[in-house]
Amino acid sequence: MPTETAHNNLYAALRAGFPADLSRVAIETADTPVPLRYTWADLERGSAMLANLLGSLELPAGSRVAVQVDKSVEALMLYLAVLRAGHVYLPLNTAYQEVEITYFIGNAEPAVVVCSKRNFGWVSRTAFNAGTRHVYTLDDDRSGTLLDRAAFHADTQEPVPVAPDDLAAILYTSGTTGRSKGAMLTHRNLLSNAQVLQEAWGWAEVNRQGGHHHGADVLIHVLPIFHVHGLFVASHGALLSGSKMIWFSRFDPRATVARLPEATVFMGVPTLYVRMLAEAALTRASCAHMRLFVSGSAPLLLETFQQWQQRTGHTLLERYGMSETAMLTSNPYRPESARRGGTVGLPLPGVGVRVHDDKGRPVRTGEIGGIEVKGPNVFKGYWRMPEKTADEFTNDLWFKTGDVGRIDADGYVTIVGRSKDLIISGGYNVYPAEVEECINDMPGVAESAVVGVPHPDFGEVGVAAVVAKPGSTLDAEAILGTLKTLIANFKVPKRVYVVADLPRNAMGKVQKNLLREQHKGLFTG
Ligand code: MCA
Ligand code: AMP
Repeated sequence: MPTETAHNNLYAALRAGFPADLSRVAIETADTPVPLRYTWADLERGSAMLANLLGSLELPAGSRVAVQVDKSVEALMLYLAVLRAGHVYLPLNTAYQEVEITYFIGNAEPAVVVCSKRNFGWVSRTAFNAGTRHVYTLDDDRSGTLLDRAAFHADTQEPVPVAPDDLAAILYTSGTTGRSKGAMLTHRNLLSNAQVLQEAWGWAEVNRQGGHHHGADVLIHVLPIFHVHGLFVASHGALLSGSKMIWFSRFDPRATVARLPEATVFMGVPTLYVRMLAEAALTRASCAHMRLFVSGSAPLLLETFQQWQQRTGHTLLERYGMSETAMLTSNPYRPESARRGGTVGLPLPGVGVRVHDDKGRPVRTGEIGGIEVKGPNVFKGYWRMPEKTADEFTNDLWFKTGDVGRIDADGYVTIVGRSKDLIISGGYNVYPAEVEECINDMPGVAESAVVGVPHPDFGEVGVAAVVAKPGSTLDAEAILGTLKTLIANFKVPKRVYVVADLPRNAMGKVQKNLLREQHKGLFTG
């Protein structure tokens, strides 16, 4: 298994996992007009050219490189290039709109911004206003100024030495109050987690044996590469074990099922499993070559877990993580029968998981409380927010996840809810406070409340109740229309109700539980 190299750069460690024969195919695209095959040498050379382009800009160490582009292999190379150059990768969801991007760029002050051609006008204006000197474009058809410039650079590059605690990436996550916070992840955070998962999920084992299926693993990669699940958990797993990826730019259940016979590993959020179950071609036979299906980022319904088992003969392996911590717990890889539906499994090696009550005292085994964690995977803090960072850690420096759960006598962790006011929709996080703030700023609105309700496809979706100011009339459709121009589409509530007032308790606090109760059958009948 690759270990930390002398100069600690995460790319150098990933590179050490590439196969000896670099002419083998590392990534094959599945939904480009023609399939494109990238060898391991292509990844190494392409990311070297991009790293040399970044190097030529003579940026201070630790400069942020903010990237909002459609998924492509070149976008993955750009991530690797930022690591190689010793800078900090800042991926941004392609659904984010101008107001959201303006905040991230203003807050992170990136030295370089890379965007799609279609957004270059407003992105460059925003970036130059924030002091960014370099804005490049990159589209998913290998066009744009980034690759044009990189073409002039050498295709070898020595990864820049870093300290283990130097930043590798910043991932923005919203908060219950106020603006989004940038979670600072270090080279050590990401490498330690990637190495632990190599062992825990059998990547290393398959690789060591030369593979029990004619070669090493083959991962079907369908997730976006701007969040932890697709960018780190899936990509690092394949890169560090030298395994080939079948690369989809977006998830298509039918096309994914069609490629299962060539693959061994798949990772998805629960919505992806629900959508694949709706495909008749998903059978025991189509999954016969697979060794592992991983689910995470949102609660997996026991019903989905069981249906998957019945239909495919495979037991989904559910795991739990966060942007701030990468992966925390996982159901066992072996034996498969030890994977328990409804639980997120056992703490990963090296990760501490404990449950405390709201007074900071440990609860008894099996009792419910706040989940707190510790380990080499836990982030360095929120970017330029020392007070917020301190708030999220206990006095003895455990990170408070905001998830509520219990640990059984045999160590299995179950998540039962969240103390943070958060909706997880199709694996994306939506903070009601952010959506409410947008609605409350609209003319004629007195106040609003956004709650999550069950949804058969996305697991949970937002619903808004909005109260008009005296003398004003509101139109639910108009509110939805305005919201769509302000925030990412997945944050827009699926339904808006104009109501006379919001339910409140004796203290005057909005009772979101009553709203949730009232609308719980809206999409599930
Ligand atoms: C799309 N829509 C959504 C969502 N996605 N609505 C609610 N929640 C969503 N997640 C809406 C759009 O607003 C749009 O509506 C309509 O669906 C079609 O949009 P489109 O983009 O075409 O949808 P899609 O391609 O079918 O996308 C669904 C998806 C996607 C494939 C499930 O949401 C997805 O890739 N989710 C995975 C997210 C993920 O990777 N999470 C990991 C985070 P309209 O037309 O009305 O606007 S990492 C993490 O959480 C931690 C660390 C962890 O543990 O992993
Ligand atoms: P994010 O900050 O976007 O990375 O989202 C992290 C949150 O996703 C966690 O705090 C959990 O609430 C949730 N989450 C991740 N994995 C699971 C899971 N397997 N089951 C339930 N919730 C999960």
